Amino acid sequence: MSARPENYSTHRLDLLEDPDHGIRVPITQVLQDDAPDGTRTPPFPVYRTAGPGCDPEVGLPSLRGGWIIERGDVEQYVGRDRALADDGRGAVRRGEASAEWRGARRAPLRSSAGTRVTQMHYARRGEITAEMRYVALREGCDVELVRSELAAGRAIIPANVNHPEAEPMIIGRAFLVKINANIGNSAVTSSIAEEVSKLEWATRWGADTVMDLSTGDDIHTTREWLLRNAPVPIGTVPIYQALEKVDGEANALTWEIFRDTVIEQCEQGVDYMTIHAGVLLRYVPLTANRVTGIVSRGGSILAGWCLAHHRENFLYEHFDELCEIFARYDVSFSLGDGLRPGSLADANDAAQFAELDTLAELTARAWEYDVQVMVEGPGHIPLHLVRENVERQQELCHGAPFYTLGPLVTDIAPGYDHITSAIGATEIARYGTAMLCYVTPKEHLGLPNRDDVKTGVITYKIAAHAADVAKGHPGALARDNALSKARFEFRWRDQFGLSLDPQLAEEYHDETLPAEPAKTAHFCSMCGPKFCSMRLSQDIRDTYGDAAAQSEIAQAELIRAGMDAKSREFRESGGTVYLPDPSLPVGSG
Ligand code: IRN
Ligand code: FE2
Repeated sequence: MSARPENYSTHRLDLLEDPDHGIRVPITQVLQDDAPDGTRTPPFPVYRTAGPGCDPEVGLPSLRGGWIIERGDVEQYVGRDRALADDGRGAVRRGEASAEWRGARRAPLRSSAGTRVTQMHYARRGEITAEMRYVALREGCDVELVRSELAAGRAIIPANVNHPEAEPMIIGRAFLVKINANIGNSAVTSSIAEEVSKLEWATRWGADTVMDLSTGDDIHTTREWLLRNAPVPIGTVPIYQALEKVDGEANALTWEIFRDTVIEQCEQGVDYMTIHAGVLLRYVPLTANRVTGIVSRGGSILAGWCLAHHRENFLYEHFDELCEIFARYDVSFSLGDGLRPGSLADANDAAQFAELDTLAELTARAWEYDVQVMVEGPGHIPLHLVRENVERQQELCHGAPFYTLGPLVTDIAPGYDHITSAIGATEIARYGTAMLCYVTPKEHLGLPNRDDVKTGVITYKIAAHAADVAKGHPGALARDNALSKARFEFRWRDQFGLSLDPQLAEEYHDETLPAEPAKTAHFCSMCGPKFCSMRLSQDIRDTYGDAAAQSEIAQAELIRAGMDAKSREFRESGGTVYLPDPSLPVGSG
């Protein structure tokens, strides 16, 4: 197994252990230098989504395999995957250039008919599973909180029995806010190897789940590679593959084709699926006068089907059958928001909220089968209307986790929609959204490349973390405090190491002060050595002592020192009030 490269020279892969239950959770330890007075600064533990790393040809080890088998409620069977391989078409579809284990892969697992193997099912029976212990250790909370939130439907652990490689994680408002990154080839663009490397890349920067939105010829094979290498839950939108099977003719879709596609994906190990079952025939006309109509890909496929046949959405009609299938593999619903607004003008309109009512009804129905559910949300929403979205969803859906796409709070910044959406995402997460679907700078413009994936993930880590802090999540603020302390003590390398993008922080620092001693210098290039406010306050501490630094005298002294510095700066720079920008040509001011 090739070790995954760490993000930074001070990062180390470590394990949190629950020795009583044999559970070990990989985390990242950020090593730190000693404080200036010689006090030891302990390593700082950071939640890790990147997994242990592996050779993509071999895949990840089966972390959960033993737990699943020991529960004694699943059986192997000759699945659709095998059937495909046997009749020869499978070999083509699976495009096997990969290692033998893929060919020799165990047959898929499922429960026997009528038996439920969902985490919600166990939680409701009062059973604590290894998956629950794993997430409790990961989140630093009591396992009973995990169990009770799962039982109430307020949280989910997406964990298909056929994806034993994934490290259990929890999505719910009582836990850390999670982020999802979308990847997936479309048409002619990217190869399978590129998709696997995007997965590795997204989880390295902190994606908690990844959705494979692939379309085109190699969907099945691409997904197989992703699943066998994914330390995080994988989500899909099965209607995309079903549409491929009918050569893109939405009208030719049938329940049977869709169902078989879902089963194929259940057998492969997809952990959650977007199901646009709330796009009802009678809601479609409500979108007629919208500025941007229906912008959801899945939503538009189903709306088109409903209109063409003048029949009710087959996903709604067959929803109970879907529940029965999902219960046998523990696949979670991500109830799709096919009628989400695609512009500020359409936000919080009748179509959007009508669909939400139906998603609430379907949530309750899935819970009757002990199937785990999250509910998808918008989209494009002006900032002042964001809060209403999550409050309404939480009330109608009895606290089922909300999973939103942004929302973007303005439409005027293509190229910067990771930012327009992170503003909305922060707001909506603050009021209880459990998972945020990232948006990259390429939104509305093109397919994200590696840089865009990284930018999207880090932007969304900011939104999620800001919300965790605002919600008062125990422990969230600790990282801010550790970084601030490092900054105040001029431990530059620790400041980089604790940041979301250590390389970038170091690069920016080094642009002006590349020399090695600058990594311990008590100033940065922004104010220079003389005017550094942090240095000035350090000096006060040195003069008056630590406790005294808090006193009024010291505060006054600090202010006076700052004033003196500023006045010196003013005099030395010529004493004029309007400083010409030296970088601008004369006359441009
Ligand atoms: C998340 C919340 N609302 C929508 N999403 C995501 O949008 C969904 O999970 C999927 O990854 C993506 C595309 O969905 P549509 O356009 O097919 O609805
Ligand atoms: Fe959009």
